[in-house]
Amino acid sequence: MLKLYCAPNTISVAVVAALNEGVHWEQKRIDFKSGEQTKPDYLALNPKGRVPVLVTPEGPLTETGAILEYLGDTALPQLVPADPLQKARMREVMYYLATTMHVNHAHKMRGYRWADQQSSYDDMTAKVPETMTASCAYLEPQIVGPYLFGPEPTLADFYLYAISCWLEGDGVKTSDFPNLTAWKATMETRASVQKTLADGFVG
Ligand SMILES: N[C@@H](CCC(=O)N[C@@H](CS)C(=O)NCC(=O)O)C(=O)O
Repeated sequence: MLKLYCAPNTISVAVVAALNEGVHWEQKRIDFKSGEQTKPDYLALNPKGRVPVLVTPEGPLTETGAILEYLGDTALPQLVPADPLQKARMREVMYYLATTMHVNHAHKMRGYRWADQQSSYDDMTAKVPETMTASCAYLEPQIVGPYLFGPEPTLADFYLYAISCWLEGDGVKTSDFPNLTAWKATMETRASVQKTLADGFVG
């Protein structure tokens, strides 16, 4: 059975919600409060010290986008558009989330990855509402509705869902983004997302 190493309120929520679309899986929650992700046992599994890790029959796999694509290629093909350009559009959003929007968010609490001075951390934290708002402004006109690309969700919807749960905490005025707000409400009608919420992965 697939096993996911995950933690609430992290990007691993994207994989949790996607797995809940119909995959038989088991979870191992990593305790960030005690820094479990930095301990030797966990580093042996993922030397990057991050979640998520999906343990496949062939071994562990890291990186949210890679894990989602693996699930799309194996258990959840319904979340991957058949058309090559549409599939590339899905990936376009996923790469953006991985390389830009998630990184924007990380500047709030994880400034020590890039700097050493408290004043630098404070500066990075202060910038987060602006950068996350800019990311929302970029995504807003691309949301076709009711899902990102139309009537059915793709892997990118699940990726964005995890990040969308950070927005208010990151100082984004979400009411300025009606498409994003309606899209999130649609995601939360799905049984997979409802299960994710009921299992305490958000909040
Ligand atoms: N590029 C990785 C980033 C994973 C990542 O940064 N996860 C965060 C939680 S959102 C984490 O595990 N942080 C633990 C830490 O920084 O100690 C991915 O997309 O999977």
